[in-house]
Amino acid sequence: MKFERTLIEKIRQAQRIVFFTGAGVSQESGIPTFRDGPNSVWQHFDPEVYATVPGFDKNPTKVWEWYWERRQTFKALKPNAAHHVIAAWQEKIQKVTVITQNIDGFHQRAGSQSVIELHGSLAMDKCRANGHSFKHDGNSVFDEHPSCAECGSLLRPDVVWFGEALPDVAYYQAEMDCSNCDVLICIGCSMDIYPAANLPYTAIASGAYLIQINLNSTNLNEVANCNLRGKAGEIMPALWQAVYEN
Ligand code: BV8
Repeated sequence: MKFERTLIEKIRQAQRIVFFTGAGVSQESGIPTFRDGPNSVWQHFDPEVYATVPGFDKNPTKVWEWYWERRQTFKALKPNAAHHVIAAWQEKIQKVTVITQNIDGFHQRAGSQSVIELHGSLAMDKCRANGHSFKHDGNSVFDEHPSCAECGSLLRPDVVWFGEALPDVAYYQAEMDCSNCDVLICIGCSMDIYPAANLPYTAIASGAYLIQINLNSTNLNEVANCNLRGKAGEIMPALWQAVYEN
């Protein structure tokens, strides 16, 4: 795989790199993406029913069953080459931040230290009443209504559903990192979900060099400095080799 000289020099000279990732970075681990491809999540699960507060309040068991199944799936699968290369990059560059829309925890499992989870994490539950978060107890059998140890109310997955604000500290930190990076590498993002999709534009506006890695084109194509079309699990190891081993 050939890469433009400018691209390689920009990464070699970078002091601060942001990896901005979406479902596409986990696709080669076997985790389905949300909107593209025959097995996309929202083709089989109505986001109104499974990824909104009213949907949860109407049928918490149905939502819990879906998230419980996803937890089992994530446990059985593992990070792919793209996650591992991103983790390895923190040894080479002074400041590396991973900003992800994913809730699978695969960046952390691959060894990334500085990870901002914009849409929460499936490793955590949250009390529907008092909003306190708890590490998920990893129940091996589906527990219909996990309840809050503090007040006995219903627990819900500690993820961001449609119509819910992103965690303000996480989003603020993500904006800061995107405003102060030399290179932003956007991997496997449809760029359809806001406000997360604003972040690569924040980086461009701050003068960062923007690289997009995606199987398909997105809105970012016309503003990215470099569009690498293909699979993240193949491009990322090749990019690493071009930057450090040639
Ligand atoms: C909010 C839950 C307001 C966790 C998810 C403008 C501004 C602000 C909000 C809006 C706005 N316009 C519309 C909105 C509302 C809405 C929204 O964005 N709607 C869309 C449909 C237009 N946004 C919200 O509701 C957000 N909240 O705005 O609240 C507010 C403010 C204050 C106070 C109260 C309220 C919340 C959005 C978060 C929703 N939660 N998930 C979970 O269960 O997972 S969304 C879901 O989409 C996931 O988090 C996912 O990560 C995210 C983004 O999708 P992608 O990651 O990009 O995945 P997708 O499948 O779409 O694409 C995959 C890509 O990878 C593709 O491009 C494909 O080509 C590529 N690919 C595939 N395989 C590979 C690959 N690339 C490389 N290699 C491969 N192998």
